[in-house]
Amino acid sequence: SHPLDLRLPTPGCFADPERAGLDADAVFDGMTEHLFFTLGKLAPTASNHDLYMALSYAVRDRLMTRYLASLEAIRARPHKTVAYLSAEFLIGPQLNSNLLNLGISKDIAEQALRRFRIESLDQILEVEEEPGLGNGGLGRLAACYMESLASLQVPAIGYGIRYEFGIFNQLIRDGWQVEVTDKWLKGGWPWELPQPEEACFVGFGGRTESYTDGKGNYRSRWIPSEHAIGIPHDVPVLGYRVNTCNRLRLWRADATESFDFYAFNIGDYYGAVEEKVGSETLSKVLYPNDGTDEGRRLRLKQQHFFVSCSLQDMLRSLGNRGIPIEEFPNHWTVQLNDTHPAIAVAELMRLLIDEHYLDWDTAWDITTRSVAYTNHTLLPEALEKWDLTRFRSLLPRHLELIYEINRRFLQQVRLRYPGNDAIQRKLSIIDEDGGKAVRMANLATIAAHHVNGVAALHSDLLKRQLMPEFAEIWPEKFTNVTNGVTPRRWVALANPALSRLLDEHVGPEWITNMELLTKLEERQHDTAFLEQWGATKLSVKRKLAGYIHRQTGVLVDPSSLFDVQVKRIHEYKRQHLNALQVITHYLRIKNGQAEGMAPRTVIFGGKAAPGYYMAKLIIRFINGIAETINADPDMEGRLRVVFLPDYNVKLAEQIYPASDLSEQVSTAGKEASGTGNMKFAMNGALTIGTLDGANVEIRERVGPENFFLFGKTETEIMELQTNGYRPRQIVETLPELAEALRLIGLGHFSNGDGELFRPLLDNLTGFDPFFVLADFADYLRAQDEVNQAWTNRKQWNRMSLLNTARTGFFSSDRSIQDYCQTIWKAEPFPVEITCDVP
Ligand code: GL2
Repeated sequence: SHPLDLRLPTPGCFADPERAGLDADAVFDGMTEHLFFTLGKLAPTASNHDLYMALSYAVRDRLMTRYLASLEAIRARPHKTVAYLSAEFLIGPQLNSNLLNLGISKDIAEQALRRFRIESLDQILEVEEEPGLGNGGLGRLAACYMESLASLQVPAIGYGIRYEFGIFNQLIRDGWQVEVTDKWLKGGWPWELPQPEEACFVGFGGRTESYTDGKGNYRSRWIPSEHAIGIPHDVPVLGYRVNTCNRLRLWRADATESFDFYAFNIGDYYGAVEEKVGSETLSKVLYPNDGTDEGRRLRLKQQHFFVSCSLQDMLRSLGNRGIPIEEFPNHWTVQLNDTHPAIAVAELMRLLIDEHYLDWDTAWDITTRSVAYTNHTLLPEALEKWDLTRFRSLLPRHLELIYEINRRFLQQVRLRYPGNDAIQRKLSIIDEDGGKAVRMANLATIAAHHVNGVAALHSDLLKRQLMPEFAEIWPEKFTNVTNGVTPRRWVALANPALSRLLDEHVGPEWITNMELLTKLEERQHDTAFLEQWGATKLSVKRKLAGYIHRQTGVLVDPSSLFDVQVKRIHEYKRQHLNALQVITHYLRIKNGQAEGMAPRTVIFGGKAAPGYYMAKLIIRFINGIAETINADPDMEGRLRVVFLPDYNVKLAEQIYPASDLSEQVSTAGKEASGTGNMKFAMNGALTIGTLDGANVEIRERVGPENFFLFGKTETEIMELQTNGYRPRQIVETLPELAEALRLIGLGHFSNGDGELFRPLLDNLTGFDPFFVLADFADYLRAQDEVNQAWTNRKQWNRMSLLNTARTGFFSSDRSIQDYCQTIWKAEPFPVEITCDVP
């Protein structure tokens, strides 16, 4: 037995892990103390969740020195700091990534855990709830960027919302998606530090009035009718094996008053609680739409809430350090992650003019030198537009400022394009066509010093198609930063088996310098190594097969080709194209035309927005196909179809490493970048994909011979669209497609119900807005190529190895270095800690 030791842990630097409190004894002692004092539990009766909490607290303790030293370093010696504003941060589980970045090995953690009779770290990691504070790629990107910023030792703060309920949990019932509230905070979440003393006030509604100040200046002020308080909840973000530990500051909304006593006294009890309830629901729930704008009033309120708190926080930090407000752009670089935080432009102007009494030109100069904007989509349904009346009722002062920004901007446009009314109408922040609306992308673009897209093709289309006039006025403003993903989470943590192989053959430095992976190319003809490569993949596939069996009851063969499409369900992402291909595969087996077709396991995962009918029907469709195929004895050992429920970060970490084939089949021009495509390729999956988003760059880097390309280009899609597209004619020329559609219509995949998938069939054969049928034949051809390549396993392993070797470019470290150099002008600022053991 181990007696309690009440010494405090002495966390320090990496030079000496023994002294730094990162050894097994120290971790055990820390856990013991937290079990007893923080959780009020005795070791013998502690549950796995108790032990998870205790280990997390012990690990968190060991971040604190670095966290406080990083904050102190900036306070003592001001340095430009990146403020990354995002409505979503999909950070995933925290324990394992903090263990890794701190340098507490799995072995050390398990030595400590064994003294609590826990054999493997995985048992403890399993019980961790992940905060689902994002929908998909956009939110996950923000999380990868926070990790890379810290690892590159760049001072940064992420600002966002602490949603009480994140993205819903997905159940599958009778093949349909069912949404369940995500109560991620229910067991207590050990990774946040609430800071109620740094709360900020935010106003809403009310009216503005003009007045003349003491100096005779004509000014405006805002008298809001409602307030909320934002309470910061800080999550430490530690870099990999460095002292830099940045902060993710998430705001939780609280009511201003616990009670309105005036309203209460006059007997209006319900009126009194209304304000309280109204402001408390602000940070209650994440809107579960991925890349679609619903124009909900509460969503605009959420946006203004977190943006206002964040800007006030930045200004206050300058004040605390005695830095004049005019210096703002030298100390803060504010990145808008999509238009969700674009209200920052008006709010910063308001704070500078109304609350810090700067004149317009000074305020505009500060704003435009600080703010940059990342566009993440060209889809018109995603471009945020707020109904003018609604906007005015919620943010009347902001609307005045936006009018003035617009007036001055349109004056410039008028001078440049005399008499061109059409250009003015197009560039105006105010949409005058139909119901008047505020266009957030125009506001962001006018104020930003840089506007970037997220992959080369996307940035190009942004300039040429979405904003050609803006790009003509400000060519230097537009730039590209291709997305990236952090190799710590997506290779080291997710794929320990591959990591060991890379450590051995490349050296452990790959983890912070992914370009080193090109060294693997030396092994591309080494038969023994290629076999080891394949064996490593197989070992990871076995684990996933076990998970699939436990979750869905479907037995899959780990040696079959794992063909995977995981991402949000969207028509433009074309899960239904993949599903149709599966039906063709099934029919070929049924009709005895499947000679030489290798056994496949087709895996799907992803959530649909609750109000997106067609996406939900696609989930039902996939499950219908899975049910029919998996129950058919003829398919035994040849074809399996699985829909894995509740796709999230944790599940993603299991899937990417176990995949052979990555499905990236969006309609060309629709997927801005994609980031799953990068995670697959790094983990050695080959891509079957269109020339869309970052697929283009992945293919360039891995080599066209190591990528299965198909489908129409963006230009060809545009031509089809303008020349008139007739999907029904395509069906007539493709017997396999016609047969697949006929079977669906007969209810073959819906227990005889011929009506169930009718809307999907009508959509495809009627308009086919995402050109599924137009790409179908070429997709089948590429799938046949995949099959061919898979039958030569040595060749496949070689291609797989080259995918890993050549995708170092897609590390988020590279993306962050790009942002730092071209947009932020921010630099690393190493934090020093002296390790004094008392
Ligand atoms: C997205 C894009 O759709 C996706 O292609 C891109 O990789 C990510 C990150 O840049 O951003 N845009 C968007 O609105 N969502 C995305 O995932 N939700």
